[in-house]
Amino acid sequence: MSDKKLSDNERLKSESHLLRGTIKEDLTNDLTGGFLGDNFQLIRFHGMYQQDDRDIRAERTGQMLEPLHTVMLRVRLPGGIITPEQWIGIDKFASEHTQYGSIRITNRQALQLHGVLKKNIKPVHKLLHHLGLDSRATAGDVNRNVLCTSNPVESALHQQAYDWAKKISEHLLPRTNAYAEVWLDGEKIKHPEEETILGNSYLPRKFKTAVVIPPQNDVDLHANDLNFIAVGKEGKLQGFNVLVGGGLAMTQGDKTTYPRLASELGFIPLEATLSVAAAVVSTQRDWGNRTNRRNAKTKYTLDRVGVEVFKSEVEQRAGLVFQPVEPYQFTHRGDRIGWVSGTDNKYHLTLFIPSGRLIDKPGKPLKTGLAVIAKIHQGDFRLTPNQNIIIAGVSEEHKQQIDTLARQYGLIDDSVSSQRKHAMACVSYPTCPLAMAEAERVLPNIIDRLEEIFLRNDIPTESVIFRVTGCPNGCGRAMLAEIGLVGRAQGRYDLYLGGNREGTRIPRIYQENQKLEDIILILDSLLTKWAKYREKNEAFGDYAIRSKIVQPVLNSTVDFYL
Ligand code: SRM
Ligand code: SF4
Repeated sequence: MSDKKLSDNERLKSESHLLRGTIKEDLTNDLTGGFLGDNFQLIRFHGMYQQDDRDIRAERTGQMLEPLHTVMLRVRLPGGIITPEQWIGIDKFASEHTQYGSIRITNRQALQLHGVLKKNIKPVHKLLHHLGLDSRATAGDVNRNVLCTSNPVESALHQQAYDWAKKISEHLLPRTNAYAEVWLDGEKIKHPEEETILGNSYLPRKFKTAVVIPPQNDVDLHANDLNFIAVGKEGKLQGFNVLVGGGLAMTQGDKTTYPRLASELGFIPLEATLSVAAAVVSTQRDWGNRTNRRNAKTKYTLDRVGVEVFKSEVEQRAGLVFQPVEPYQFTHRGDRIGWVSGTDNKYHLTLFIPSGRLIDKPGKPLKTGLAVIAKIHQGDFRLTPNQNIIIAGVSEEHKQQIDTLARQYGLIDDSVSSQRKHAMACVSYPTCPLAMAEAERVLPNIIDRLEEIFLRNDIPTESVIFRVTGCPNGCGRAMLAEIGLVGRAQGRYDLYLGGNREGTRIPRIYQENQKLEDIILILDSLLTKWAKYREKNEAFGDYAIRSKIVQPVLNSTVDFYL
């Protein structure tokens, strides 16, 4: 073990009395709207981030006021499944008690409520509890919301895979009673609470898990520390191929940080799923870097010790030997917008929600529309890792009614281009404190421009996996895009090219720190060439590699910065 000083986050976790800190005391402190000292970080383990609106920060400083502190709260929804009753409860809270009146679907199938004032925090946790939900472990150094392929067409396999996503999520949750004690006025537990999997100092860094059903890679498995790729036979789940060590973040100017694809460990039968999940998590718990948070994720642990060493430790801890990987193949990532019929004789409607933002705008009351549908819908809702929502399990007799309502409220818009559907942006301004450039708010304008370019080249129905992320943390998963923009400063981005459609190749930097307008000009020229010279069905990312616009990233651990 390194003799370097542990990071301050390690001190605060270990001194937190299993995540309690003095959050309770802070809650009753009316002198500030925020959380003080360690509590600022500790509330993350309870699914909240302290924020303020950056659009009005300077104005408030000018008025000698403290920033308008609020929290963003992230609801835990393994596999993104939520019932209409739960939706209605959350929708009402968002309308009545948040600064923005919006609900944001995240690209990890969770919901975010931005702008919750201190006085409304306990009520929202109580509401979630009443609805059978919580925000536990949706942030902080723990296993986050567990993803699951959301496409419900293959319902038989999907239901089994979803059940596992839920079981994994529950199995890896913190065992502390702090959440219930602080937010739900729960009983103080007398017996010792044991964090048998996470440990009393929790994990070195955030940890992400996904369950994925090929050929769909909608979860973007390579963004995750731990992946379970479903292996099925005649509609029955047999087990999983396990991949570890994916992750996309990097830090500006620090070449010891880089995006990395997940590495294959092998196949496991179903019954080994939870023990393997716990073994991977506990290995990362014990071996992960606790001195430097920039190098603390599983991807760096793997590169430090080697995949084979990590694998045999997991085998030992889980008491099994990985079998050879079963063949699998991914063909796409996007959601199929519109109606599909499932193997269960039900219908499923995927709605395209721009950047997952449900808010009422003139002529487009999307949030109200979904609440109206929730009142009559008898199936469930499924949030997708592309920030969209599926109205799932609709019977033949309700199909027309739901279709009519969705159109009436602007939730179905047949004019949305394929390119718009294949674009993603992170939240960024005004709520994200780490944002360096706009993302969600600038995406619609960039897509307008790309649509013009496609139209001019006579390819209006084509699309490229295009993603914008407001800083190198990479929440918008630009590091798995065919064209990725990474924010450097207001109006300036790094341009990455050469990822593939399936999400199995990291793009390479093409131009650094460019003005958005110049990036559009560069893309105009490149997309025009692609339209002219591509081979049949050749995706833009593949064309960019073949025509040597960029060299492919083959092993990012060694060649990302070449
Ligand atoms: Fe993220 C931090 C939003 C997916 C990598 N992310 C943040 C914070 C909480 C900013 C902060 O720490 O104060 C952002 C809140 C903005 C806001 O106002 O809402 C934020 N991240 C998001 C979301 C909402 C983006 C979206 O548009 O959907 C996604 C929430 C997912 C969820 O439900 O849990 C989100 N974040 C991601 C992803 C993509 C993924 O996981 O598939 C990544 C890259 C994958 C990865 O982890 O490598 C990602 N977010 C980060 C990082 C960099 C982590 C690292 O390894 O260094 C940070 C900063 C940090 O942790 O220090 C971060
Ligand atoms: Fe914020 Fe950066 Fe994540 Fe965008 S990528 S949400 S700007 S932390």
